[in-house]
Amino acid sequence: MKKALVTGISGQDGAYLSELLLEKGYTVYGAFRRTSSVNFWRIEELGIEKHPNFHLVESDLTDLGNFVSILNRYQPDEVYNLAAQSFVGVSFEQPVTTGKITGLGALNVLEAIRLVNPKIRFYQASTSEMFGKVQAIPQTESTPFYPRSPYGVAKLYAHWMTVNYRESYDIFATSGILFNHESPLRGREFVTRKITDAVARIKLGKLDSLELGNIDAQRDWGFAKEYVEGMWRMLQAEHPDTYVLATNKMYTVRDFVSLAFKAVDINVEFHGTEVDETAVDTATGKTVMRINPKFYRPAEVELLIGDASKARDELGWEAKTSLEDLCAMMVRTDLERNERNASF
Ligand code: NDP
Ligand code: GDR
Repeated sequence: MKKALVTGISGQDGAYLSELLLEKGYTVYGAFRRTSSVNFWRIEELGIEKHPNFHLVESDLTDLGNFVSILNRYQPDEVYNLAAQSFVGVSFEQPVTTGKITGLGALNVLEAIRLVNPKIRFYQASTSEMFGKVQAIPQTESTPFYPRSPYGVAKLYAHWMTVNYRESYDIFATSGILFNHESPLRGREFVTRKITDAVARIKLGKLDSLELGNIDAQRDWGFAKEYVEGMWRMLQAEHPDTYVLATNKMYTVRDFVSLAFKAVDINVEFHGTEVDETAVDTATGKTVMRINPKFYRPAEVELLIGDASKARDELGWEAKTSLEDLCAMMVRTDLERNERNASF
């Protein structure tokens, strides 16, 4: 039976990946950091916290010694490093913390592997944010990087450290450059879930309107549950490498707003431009979305669209869920959660 250590267990991907690994017969050590009120709602929602092969392990990514002890104690075959300060907006407010967790944190894991057991296979959660101000369309594994936020820069450091440990120490260190992936388990600070949660509350009469920043931003959005399968496949490959996972389809935030309202039978029309833009319910004439400049970022990633041909050809991985279906799934879940006043 294989053993995997997953950092970032309380996050979206940590929950889905653990579920997948348990289904595959792994023993899973889920690493979380100590906070005054740790929240495991995602693994609880998937019902995996009571699985006999699932074990929670306290660990902070910024503490190398702690990580060395954990690897010595649990001797995993695979380590998936999903922990990060992962919110781009906050990284502009907390660039140093973001660098320590998202950048140096990954190096701590690599160092611990090098010191304890270089045979452990390592997955680094890299991101399309490394492409930032994009240098080619669509983006592939060989597109030059140009990050546009402290988060993107920290992730780029972690990516190159992963490549460097692969080449210097012969460690099976793989970097998955994943484009945005969403689900009902997405945090409410990210734009898709912010929209689906607000649309559900508007539909239920609990909220008047939604406030957003740059709705012209374009993203390549896939379904998180499919993307964690790609992570696992990367660590089963013969050699460590770098892979893009993406849908190769691009939509604006404005498109996502329309899709989410459509999922609750509200048709919207957009009026005005830039900070004056609003979305209006065509049946009632009510404004259901407006722009608030406080959600703009100091530097924006305007468009991302990935080409995952390498993952398809070498790993047999492909994104399947359409954005319309993904959005409808998220709205449905948020309607149900808001009806029972769930707090997440
Ligand atoms: P989340 O924000 O949902 O989860 C991040 C996790 O990291 C949380 O469990 C968080 O714990 C943990 N964490 C933060 N700081 C520390 C620390 N100092 N020590 C230990 N754990 C810490 O992210 P996702 O699940 O969406 O993403 C997983 C990874 O993939 C992240 O690294 C993200 O940057 C990356 N990524 C995500 C993409 C996406 O679209 N979702 C796309 C590309 C990359 P806590 O609950 O305590 O905050
Ligand atoms: P992103 O995701 O920055 O791509 O990072 P996010 O959902 O935060 O933003 C996507 C785009 O929407 C625009 N936007 C808003 N964003 C938020 N959060 N809130 C708003 O009100 C709003 N209005 C417009 C943003 O400006 C942006 O252009 C996510 C994270 O999961 C990262 O960890 C991951 O690496 C990347 O995806 C790939």
